Amino acid sequence: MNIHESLGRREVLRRIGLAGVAVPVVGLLGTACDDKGDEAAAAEVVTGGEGGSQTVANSAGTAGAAATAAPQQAVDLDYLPNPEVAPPIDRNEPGTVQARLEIAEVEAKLADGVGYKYWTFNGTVPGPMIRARVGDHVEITIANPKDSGVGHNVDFHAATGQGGGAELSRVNPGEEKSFRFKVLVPGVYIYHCATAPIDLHISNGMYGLIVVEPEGGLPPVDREFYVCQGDIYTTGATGEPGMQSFDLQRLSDERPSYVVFNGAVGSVTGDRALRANVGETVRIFFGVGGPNLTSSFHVIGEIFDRVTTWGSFSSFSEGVQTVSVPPGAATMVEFALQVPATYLLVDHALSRLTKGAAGHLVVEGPEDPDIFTAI
Ligand SMILES: [Cu+2]
Repeated sequence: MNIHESLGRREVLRRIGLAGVAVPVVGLLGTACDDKGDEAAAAEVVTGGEGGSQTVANSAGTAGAAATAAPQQAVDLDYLPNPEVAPPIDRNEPGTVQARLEIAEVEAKLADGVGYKYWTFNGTVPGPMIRARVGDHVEITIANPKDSGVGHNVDFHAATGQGGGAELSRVNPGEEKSFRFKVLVPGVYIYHCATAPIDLHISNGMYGLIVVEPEGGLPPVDREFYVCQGDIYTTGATGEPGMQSFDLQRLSDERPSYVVFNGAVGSVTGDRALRANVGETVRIFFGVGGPNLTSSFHVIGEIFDRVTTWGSFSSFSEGVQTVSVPPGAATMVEFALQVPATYLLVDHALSRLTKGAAGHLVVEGPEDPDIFTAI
């Protein structure tokens, strides 16, 4: 029996800290759902099927634990910090970019009252954004501390070579290794841990973006942002308080309890929201670590003026409402800001809103009634 079976959608959203976010989406969905239908749908979403979920202990893992029937106490943990956007490349010639990836297992906030032990590169989810120019050599050092529970490595989709570097970078606890690759093709690329079970390592937070700029760089914009989507599989249902362990059966079934931007519910909202002003142009580097769900990335109330197709800088589409970003892929969207609003970043597979897939872009400045007004 799931504790959320009798909860309505609004209560679920309140428990995971997104009650305020839900308002425009409920409006967006219109009145087709009456309250009863709404609640039934929510119950289906949060229970995610019959029979509950079974915890499977992972012999390699440190976070696996037996599920307990007794409800857990809410925990009050801080979010992991959001990673910074790497600055644009200002070189006209190829060079060498060096990046250090430190494995860090960190307990942090997954949702209000909910904690999770993340596996991270440098203590953030996603890991650090790396930025290079086509023709550069990228030198990666990966370090796994002695007290780490398991081995890790990294596969760079921007690399050409065996495993994207996975073999060269395999580090057991206490080891450190370096490897180098040349970035041959411009684009926005995922990197991720590729240690088995790979889906678990990714779900726990081990992914990030490397941007390979073309010759001449990217056109300047006023603001750049870095956001990645991931799906997380916990023993407890969505919003169930307490420290949560990963659930390998849910993972295997591709039945996440959370779908989040930057690692946690609300990680890109409130005082962590993206912020810009009317009259500015913005660019979002958006990746999907997954491991399993394709994102239908959309910003409610905006239109992407320009979008890379599959993260490639050789092909752009203009005037796009929603862009499909599969796991292990990334995109770059750009748009101008004409009117103030709190624009909502979502995966437009909107049932995932109740699992946390929402962020805010807060835009301030003068209204323009010619573009948007009540009449
Ligand atoms: Cu790993």
